[in-house]
Order: sequence, then C-alpha cells, then structure tokens
Amino acid sequence: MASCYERIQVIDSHTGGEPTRVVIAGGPELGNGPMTQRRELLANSYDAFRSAVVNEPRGSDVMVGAILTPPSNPSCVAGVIFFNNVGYLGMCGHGTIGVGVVLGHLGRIAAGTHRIETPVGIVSFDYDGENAVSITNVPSYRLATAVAVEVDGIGTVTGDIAWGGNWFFLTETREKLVVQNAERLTDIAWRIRTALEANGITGKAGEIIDHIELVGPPLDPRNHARNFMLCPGKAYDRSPCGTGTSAKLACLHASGKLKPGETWRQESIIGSVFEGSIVVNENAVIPRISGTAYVTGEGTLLIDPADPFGRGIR
Ligand code: PYC
Repeated sequence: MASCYERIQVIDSHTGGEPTRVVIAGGPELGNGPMTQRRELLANSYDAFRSAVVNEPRGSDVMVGAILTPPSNPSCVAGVIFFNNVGYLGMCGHGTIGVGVVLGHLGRIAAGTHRIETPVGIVSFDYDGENAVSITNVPSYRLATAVAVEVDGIGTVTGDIAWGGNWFFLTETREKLVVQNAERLTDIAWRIRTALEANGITGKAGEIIDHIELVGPPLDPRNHARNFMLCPGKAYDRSPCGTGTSAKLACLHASGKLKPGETWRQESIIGSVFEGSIVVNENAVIPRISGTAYVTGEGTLLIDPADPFGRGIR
C-alpha cells in the first residue's frame, strides 16, 4: 500500500556529466552537532539510507548523494554531507556545484555568494543565478611528491599525494585518456590504489588514499590537462573532479608551475572542463573551481519495506 512507503524527496543534477542527487526531505534526523559528528551518525546508524539513495536499483555506482541539513554555523545556507556507492566523502566539488544550482532551482538562494558547511570545513560559492557556480574550496596542499610504489602488473609508479577535500594520488600517465579506455584505466588506477594501501602509503593522519587521478595532456588545446579520476567505489568521475582539480592545483603550486591568479583548465575523461585558480593565504592554497550544473530531475524515492532491495544493492 502506498501509505507504507518511506519517502525521500530528491533533486537530481549533473555537473560536467557527473550526477549529484540532493536529498531535500525525508532524510534521517542528524541533530545539531558539528558536521563531522553528523556524518559519523549517518554512517553508523543510517548507512542503509545512503545505499537506498545512491545504489541500484534507484541509483548507480556513479551517483553521488548530498544530504542537506540545517547548518550549525548561521553564516551558511546549509550543511551538506556527500556520499557515494560505498561510503562518505569529505568534500565534493562537482557535488557543491550541483548543490548550488539545486538551491537556486528551489528558490532557496539568489545569485550571489553563499556558504555551505561540510565535514571538512566551510566552502563558499558564487552562483550566477542560472547554471554556473565557482567554489572556493577548503585549503588544499601537496603532502608528498615523487612517491614511488610498486604496482602489481605495472611496475614502479611515481606520483604526488595531495589533499583537496579528499585524499588523492596523482600520477602522470602515457595511457590515452579516452572513455573507450575506461575499463583499462580503471584497472590501472585500482591497482595503484591497492598498492598504496598494501604499502601503508596514506594521507596525513593515516587515511586511505581512495581517489586516484591519472593525468595526461588535454585533447582540446584550450585546456591544460586531462584526467581520469577513480572514485573510492571504483566508479570514474565523469567531471574533472572538483576536489581532484584542487589537489592538482596544490601540486602545481608546490612545484612552482601555478601562481596565484593564473588559470588552469582541467578536462575530464568525457571532455567536460573545470576552470581552476588559487589564492595563497598564509601558506595555504585556496582553490577556486568553476563549473556548470544542470537539473535533471525532481522526484520522490519510495522505499517499500517489503522490497528485499529497497535499501539498495550493496
Ligand atoms: O568533484 O570533488 C569532486 C568529486 C569527488 C568524487 C566525485 N567527484
């Protein structure tokens, strides 16, 4: 019977081809604590909710979810916790661009500058009132450079470890970064991720490096680089990845290849582009990432308690 359904109201969008499903009502009560605490509560007590929203049969491995909460900081328009097919993200750049456009679509914000609260800090964004959003991300940095790791079936792979709101390993590749090679690129990136973990190569506080970015030359000469970014749940980002582009900007700055005010155009595996730049504030690199998002759907997800896959296929 329809009245038995659990109902979750969502707005879907995509940013450079990468989907974001924003939960605007029907999520669990997460309290008023800091966003880190709310994310922990979501993970520990309501993980089935995450799976129901983004996993098959309602979603897919590519889908990123964003649950809106009241902010704990009154200067923010919302608190946001991002999640995916396997767990939770610190920040999400394409997702923030999607959230900005969805909040505009709902009439909750007008064109201008706004702030959201995430588990890794406050992120501000400029919204043009239509589809364009420029985010000012959390401080980003390169943790280590020229890190060499022995990768099964590949050999020695060298790359940088950087924070852009999530942990990244960025390595230059000679592979052709085209979507037709997605299976091979996924295999390479996953092997790198596995090798990093097996060798105890982690983020600053021992975090798993769960985003692997293969970087190569752009196909479009107007851009500076092209990437293939493998997400924690083995799906690849259709967008250039906002946090991954932030990590890349931090690495470029650390090696003297990007100055404040210069523009970096990052191309994704499907050819969508984020424009990035940095300001440097007390030695921290603050990335600014610009992109566009489009609303693709408005709807109510229904969970029938009798459905054996109602909480998603996990
Ligand atoms: O845009 O930051 C991003 C992102 C992270 C994972 C997928 N997209």
